[in-house]
Amino acid sequence: MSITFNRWPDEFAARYRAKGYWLDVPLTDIIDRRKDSDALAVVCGDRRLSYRDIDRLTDRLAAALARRGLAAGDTALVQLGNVAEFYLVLFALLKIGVAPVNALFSHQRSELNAYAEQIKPALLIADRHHALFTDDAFIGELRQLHPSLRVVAMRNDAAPESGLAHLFDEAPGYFIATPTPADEVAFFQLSGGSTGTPKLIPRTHNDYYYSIRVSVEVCRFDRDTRYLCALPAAHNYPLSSPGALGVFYGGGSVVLANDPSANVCFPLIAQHKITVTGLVPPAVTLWLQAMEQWGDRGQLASLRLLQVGGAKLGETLAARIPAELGCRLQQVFGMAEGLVNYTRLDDDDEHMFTTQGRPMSPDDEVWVADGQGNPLPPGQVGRLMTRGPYTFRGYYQSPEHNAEAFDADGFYCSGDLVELTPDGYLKVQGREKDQINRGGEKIAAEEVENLLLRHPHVVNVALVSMADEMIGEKSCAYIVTSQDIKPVVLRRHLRQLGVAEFKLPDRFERVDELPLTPVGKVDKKRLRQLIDASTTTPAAGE
Ligand code: AMP
Ligand code: DBH
Repeated sequence: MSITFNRWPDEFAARYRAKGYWLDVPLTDIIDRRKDSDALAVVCGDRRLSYRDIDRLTDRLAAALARRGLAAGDTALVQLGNVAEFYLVLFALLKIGVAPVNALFSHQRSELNAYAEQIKPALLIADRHHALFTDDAFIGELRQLHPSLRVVAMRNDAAPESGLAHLFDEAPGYFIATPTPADEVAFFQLSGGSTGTPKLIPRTHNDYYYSIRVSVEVCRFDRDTRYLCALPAAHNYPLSSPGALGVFYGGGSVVLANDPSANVCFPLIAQHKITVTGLVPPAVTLWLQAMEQWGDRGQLASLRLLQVGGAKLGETLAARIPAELGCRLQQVFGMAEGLVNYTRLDDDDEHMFTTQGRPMSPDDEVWVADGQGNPLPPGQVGRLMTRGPYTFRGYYQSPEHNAEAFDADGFYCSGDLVELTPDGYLKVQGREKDQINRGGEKIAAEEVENLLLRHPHVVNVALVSMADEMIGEKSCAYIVTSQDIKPVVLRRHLRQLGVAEFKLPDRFERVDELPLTPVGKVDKKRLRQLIDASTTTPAAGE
């Protein structure tokens, strides 16, 4: 049985095929085409896997899962960090047509339950090293809430016979890959979201594979590429822009890092002669600080390209990258929903430092809308509207939200406020969606508000962004409460509900009432002004 999702209209699908964008080839082709290669594909700590190893190990895992009854049309909830198994599990599942949601390692009970609720997984793969899975309590809860769950395999399991590792050890037997057809859902990508529940994005083999191939072309990844994956491996950016999948397509090597700190990354760059990596802006700031304090440029000598995306990169910071890190900068403005913009490797400084790139595909249709949905000329700021060969046509099982997020012609409104330059580059100027971008980590305001409202003393709440020098934006919760309540209590309340740590408000402001707009909605613009004024006003006497 195939997964129901919003498909591209036939005439678009026909065009994307005719142009050679959609090849009707599954994503498993990325490793299949190199299955006889002994070239180094993945480095994870002391572990090194060749392309041949990846193919063999994913065959084994796929066969073991198939023997346990998993088959095309099933879905899986996967939560793994930056470890080799992340890619092994992904390809093994693709080989048997099981579509995963790859949750971030920072996700907790609330997020995992929300994903499971939507996809009704038959399989759970997670890590005993995650706080949620040190014992079996949460697995029991998942099984109870989601009766679809039949098979559980844990990384680092103490009982070897029930663990994920064991599945790689079973005799492979006879195995032929059976991916889903290329125009069906390959896996679900996560949206940063702006609504109460985290949204899922169905990605097909055809559209995702195309986005990877174009990315590889634009970023010139090849066999000499040594890519450091320092952001969460499951995130769309380090997975596909061109990310690890782009590296595999090009035949290079991926080196996994636990986090993007200079402490962790600089030695790995030196040791593995890393040529390219992708960061979010706050990590760039940390790298520049580290370089000033104890950095030895020699450590970064092999680094040719630094991609920066996920949140807006300021011009000053941008210009410091080539000057102080000694490598080229590429700005990346992408979204798990599809559209990816890159500055090009041969762009001049002006484009490189002041724009967020231009769409990677000639068939990305991008325009800027005013408040009434009319197109605006270059130079004017408005809503980004887009559709194209790898931009989705609807969130999974979300008809109401989709009715708002798309216009009648199938253009997706990302909620970003942008300006187009006369030569087709984008400058991100703000955001209209109810989201906080905490240094690349997206927080849907409504999701956190709903969780706070579950506290008996919270009467009303609005979560807004506040400017932060270091990470761009942090979150501030304006709360109306029935009695005095300390921030620490509210943070504990959120942790008890099991929400990712990065979603906890950085600051709480107690108010008697929330300001309203003339139509009676909470006036978040006013709240943002209030918080920015209070954080930037010098104290009396200064
Ligand atoms: P998501 O929906 O979680 O995949 O997040 C995508 C969103 O991240 C975009 O819609 C933008 O709001 C933001 N974003 C990604 N890259 C950039 C960038 N280079 N500059 C500014 N915002 C970005
Ligand atoms: O922020 C993102 O989601 C993002 C950033 C850069 C992304 O999905 C991408 C590139 O593909």
